[in-house]
Amino acid sequence: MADEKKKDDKKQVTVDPATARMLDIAAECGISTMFSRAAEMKPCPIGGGGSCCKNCAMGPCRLTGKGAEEKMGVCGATMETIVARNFCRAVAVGASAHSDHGRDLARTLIAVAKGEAKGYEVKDEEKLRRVAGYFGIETEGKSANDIALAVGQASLHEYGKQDDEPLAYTKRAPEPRQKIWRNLGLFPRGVDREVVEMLHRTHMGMDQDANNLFAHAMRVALSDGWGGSMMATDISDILFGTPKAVVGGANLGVLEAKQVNVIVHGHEPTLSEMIAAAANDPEMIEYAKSKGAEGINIAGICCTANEVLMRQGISSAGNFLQQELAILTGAVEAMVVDIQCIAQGLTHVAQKYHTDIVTTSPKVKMPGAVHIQFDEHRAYDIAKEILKRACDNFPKRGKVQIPKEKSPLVAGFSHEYIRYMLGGSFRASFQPLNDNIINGRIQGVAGIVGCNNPRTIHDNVMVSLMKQFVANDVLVAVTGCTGIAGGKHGWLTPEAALEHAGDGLKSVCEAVGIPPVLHLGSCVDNSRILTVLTEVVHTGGLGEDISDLPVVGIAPEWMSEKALSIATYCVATGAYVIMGVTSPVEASAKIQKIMTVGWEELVGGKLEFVIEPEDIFNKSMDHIMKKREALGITEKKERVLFDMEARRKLEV
Ligand code: SF4
Ligand code: MSK
Repeated sequence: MADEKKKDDKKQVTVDPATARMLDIAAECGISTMFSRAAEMKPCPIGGGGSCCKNCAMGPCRLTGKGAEEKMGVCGATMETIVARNFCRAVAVGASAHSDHGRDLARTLIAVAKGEAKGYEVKDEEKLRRVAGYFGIETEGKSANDIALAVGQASLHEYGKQDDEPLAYTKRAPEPRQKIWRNLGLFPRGVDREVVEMLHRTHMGMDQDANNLFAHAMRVALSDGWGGSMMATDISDILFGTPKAVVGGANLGVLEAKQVNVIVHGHEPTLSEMIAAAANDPEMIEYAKSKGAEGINIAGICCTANEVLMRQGISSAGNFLQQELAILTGAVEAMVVDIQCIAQGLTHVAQKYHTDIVTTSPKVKMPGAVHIQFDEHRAYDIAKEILKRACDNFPKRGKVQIPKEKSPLVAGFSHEYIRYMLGGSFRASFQPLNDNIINGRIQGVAGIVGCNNPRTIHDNVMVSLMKQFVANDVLVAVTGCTGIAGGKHGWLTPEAALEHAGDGLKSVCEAVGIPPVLHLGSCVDNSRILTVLTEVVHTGGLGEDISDLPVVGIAPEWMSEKALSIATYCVATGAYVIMGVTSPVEASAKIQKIMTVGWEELVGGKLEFVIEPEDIFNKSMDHIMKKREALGITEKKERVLFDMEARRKLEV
């Protein structure tokens, strides 16, 4: 159980009242959660700071104590090498996760094109044709399915290619950025090749030069951001529709007491889209009624939630740390999981309730879960089988305790929709955004992305940063679990701009009718941020490259290795990235210097791990102002600062 101090003061654990309520229930029932286990288990400071190497059986070697930076592992590996290798391996794992997700979507696109995936179709043909253009595929006179087949095959080819040709999508970056990659040899080649090479380079007795390792980490990460993730986003849009503004809700209050609740959790839209469709099938609704329910309610957790929220307006039951808590409501008949961020603790909670945890990917099986394998060739039938199982569980419900909290939100801000929203159908353009950054109504853009982590107060830093940026005329873009946090705390509504934005940002949001915090999608959809930044550069007036823009990327509550890959590809693309909570390179001051001073000189972006929330905000604003100054668009503005009292008043 959580330690006494934390148990008594929920504000030290979460700023979300629904989460606090469910943690009380967990404590009453004696059920452990990620929160309580984190409180019980101190993180290992040696591994946490990156100074433990277990890459061979002469170790594990832990460089600790006085003079640790000068010590060596048994093989002679220095602190610098060990810390860099650990970081690079994490980047490879993160990149492989996003990219493998993209690969499965490419395979689905091929199955759809061949007419083998009943129930799926090309939903956005315009985007399909545009994407075909990136691969140099001729579209004139071809059917959508023929183009889809060629795009699917070209995407798969990006994974396995063995020549030294850069990934096709890297051509979408601004030319000066491509020049940097060309000159430094950073162009990513085949996605799988880059990941495999990183595993090879970090084998015992391989690459021992931190700068050389990091150069490859950038290549690996770029193969994610400008490769696997970007392909995942594009193919999802082609198959399920490119997001446009959509209304939804967020938090555990979206669960329905009188309906069969099915939560889709993980990252893929493929099965969840089918589950959402099948839930409206009259046959399924009748089946639910035959079990005593009024209908079937689908809700999401984590990034599967973001996928179905962005396209269908299906509400999100919560972010990463709320997955176990959703089951504790007693109102979830089935939680259907696909890939990534699925806590093994789920089955431990579920065994105390009537909830089925249903695994669906051959890559993810869990002891205690039911496995119903997804197969795109019979996806609708599988969706119905899962829903029937959930309906069968409805009569087995015990006590139901659904928190009341749910907030309305507007999501669906794909880069295509942002262009449309700024300029309308005929003059879709990023020009109004650039103009308003140049005239100072918008000071800059902050991308706040990523996970929750029970090592910090749940949702707290994300939400407090949103407040401070918005009040200081900084437009905020969110993805992943930060997007859900923004939704839960009321920041994804146009009203939030009217009530809390600085005068400049407020006037823009009011004119365009947008929230001050724009939800761009799931964690693979950070690729949308790369596209937006590229479009801003191409629109003109704000420099020649992404590194010139007054923008900052922040993962304030990160926990996943994917976050390190995202951070690294954003840096290699020219952005300043700040990560909160903890530093995986804490053990080496030399490595920290490379990631800041060294990387900024090399690629114009830098990575810093900053633990104090106030420092994250101040460093971000300083960076935005420095970039504005360099662009010659500085207009001195008093910074709006918040003490705790002021922050509390701002709560929406
Ligand atoms: Fe120790 Fe070197 Fe083996 Fe790492 S690779 S465990 S530092 S001997
Ligand atoms: S789900 S990677 S906890 S954002 Fe994408 Fe959330 Fe982080 Fe998983």
